[in-house]
Amino acid sequence: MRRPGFLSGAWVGALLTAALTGVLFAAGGLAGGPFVPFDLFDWLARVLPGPVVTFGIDTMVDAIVLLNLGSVSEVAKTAEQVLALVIFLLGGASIGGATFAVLSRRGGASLRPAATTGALVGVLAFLVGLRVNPAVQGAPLASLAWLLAAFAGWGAALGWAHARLVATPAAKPRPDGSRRDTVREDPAGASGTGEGTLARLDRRRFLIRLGGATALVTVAGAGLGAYLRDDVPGPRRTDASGGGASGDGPAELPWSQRNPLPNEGAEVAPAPGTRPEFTPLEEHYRIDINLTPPRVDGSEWRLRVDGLVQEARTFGLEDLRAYPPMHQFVTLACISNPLGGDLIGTQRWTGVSMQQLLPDMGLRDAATHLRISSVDGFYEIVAIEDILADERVMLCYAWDGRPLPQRNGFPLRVYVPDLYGMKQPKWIERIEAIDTWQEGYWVDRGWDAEARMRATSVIDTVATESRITDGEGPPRIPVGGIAHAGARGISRVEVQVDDGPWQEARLRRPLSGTTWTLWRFDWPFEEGSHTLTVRCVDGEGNAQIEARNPVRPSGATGLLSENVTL
Ligand SMILES: Nc1nc2c(c(=O)[nH]1)N[C@H]1C(S)=C(S)[C@@H](COP(=O)(O)O)O[C@H]1N2
Ligand SMILES: [Mo]
Repeated sequence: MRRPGFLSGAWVGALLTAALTGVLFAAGGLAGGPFVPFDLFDWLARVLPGPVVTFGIDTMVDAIVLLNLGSVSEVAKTAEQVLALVIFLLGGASIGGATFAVLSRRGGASLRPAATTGALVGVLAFLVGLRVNPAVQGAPLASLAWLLAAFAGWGAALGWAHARLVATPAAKPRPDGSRRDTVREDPAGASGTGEGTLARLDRRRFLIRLGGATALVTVAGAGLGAYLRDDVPGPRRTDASGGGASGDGPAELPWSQRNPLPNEGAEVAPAPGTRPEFTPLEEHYRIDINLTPPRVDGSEWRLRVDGLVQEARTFGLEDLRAYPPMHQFVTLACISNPLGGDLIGTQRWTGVSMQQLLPDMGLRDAATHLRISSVDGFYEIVAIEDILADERVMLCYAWDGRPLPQRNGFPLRVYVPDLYGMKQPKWIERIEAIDTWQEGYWVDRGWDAEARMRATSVIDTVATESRITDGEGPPRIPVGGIAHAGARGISRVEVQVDDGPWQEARLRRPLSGTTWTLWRFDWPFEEGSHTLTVRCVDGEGNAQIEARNPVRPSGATGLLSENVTL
């Protein structure tokens, strides 16, 4: 009779891998163990060629926009996480299939060789985790032991299932339609227990039972893990400051809840329905190469400065906080932000100007650039010349008066004015002084080497419910939104109704020279269907680019319109 081959193995492998996923997820919540499916995905995203990864991201962002699935930043992470689970499952299925094929060819015992295979896979999983997040693997030995045990268990279950299937031949219908009792035909493959009951189970029933059992483990693990951790829906166990190791004390409220914004009472009030001028911490977008943000222990963390310096040295968080702090309102945007997308936000950044730090870094004369790298393997290069020319280039340790949220780079990130987010490493751990320019992480993968933010303008609201009828002219509808051009500021915003002339909007005084500008146009409307279009001019007199360009390689351009029917 036929021994179980690749297909049965793939099926059993997939079932057991689903269960393993549940177990790993629960263990991650319990003891912070590594979640292999996400590590594997992050690792693949780093080692696959840039164009492949970029194509994947583009396709995903396009699909989200096209299908109108909601916030790109949120939905994209979810889509990636689902993909990561699918890849892990397919990997487990392939290994299961191959293991069954080999076991069935060789004959002999199944359990030991399969468990050994599992243990080997566990070691590989550990190495992948180390590569992805070398600095944040809490206790490497404990993590290795756990993965060895978990994957060996997975392998053992695979071998056990193989032995069972060998001992439980597929039931063949007899001519009279009844099923014959299964008989043990292959003594070599059986592990020798429970044959009495098993003899009555055919392979199909065994596989169905296995499916039920693994589904139970998967669901229980997922539930427990979700309950225990704080980066998925469920009870929140830590506050927004992530890392936890802050000197500010838990009672400290965000700065924005204790202070008015610097442009409070500005002459031009936002049109009703305009997005918040200051983005609440929890609503700021998040983009990075990690499925779950690295967790860095602030008390152990050090920033290492080396390379072309007199002497390598390190800075702790307290060392950096000892410098005179610098506060800046900053609008950050991702170069992958689609036109009018939500990968853009405005926060109050606090840190130390790089100009302050430079003298204490002991740079040698040959140093021309700084290579800034992060715990997740991300890196960017900043020219020392640019630092000397702009005191706003800074190392940032707080947003909104609180230690950086874990997802936004706790404990330290870089700010370079006028450039897209891809030039601003989060979770940094090392600054290396070098004597040449190099490509940064995304530049290496085909994106714009300079990544200067492009001018953009967006209509947030056509407030048809808030018509202005004050007798000082015709009734008007407030229209408003944002315009942004990096650190160049905005000098003019114009709105066009249908094919009419471009009309100037009013600009609200921005929070700073590096944030977006809220604009407002009180539109003396006429009933009917209309298309409103917006465009802007940056602070240096350059008009927003009207031609449509995709986000890759230099950031999206083009004008946005809104249709309204009155
Ligand atoms: N270490 C690290 N820093 C990073 C990234 C990353 O993947 N890893 N992504 C960059 C990109 S592409 C963007 S748009 C910004 C986003 O910052 P935010 O998540 O705080 O909004 O982080 C930047 N810094
Ligand atoms: Mo980005």
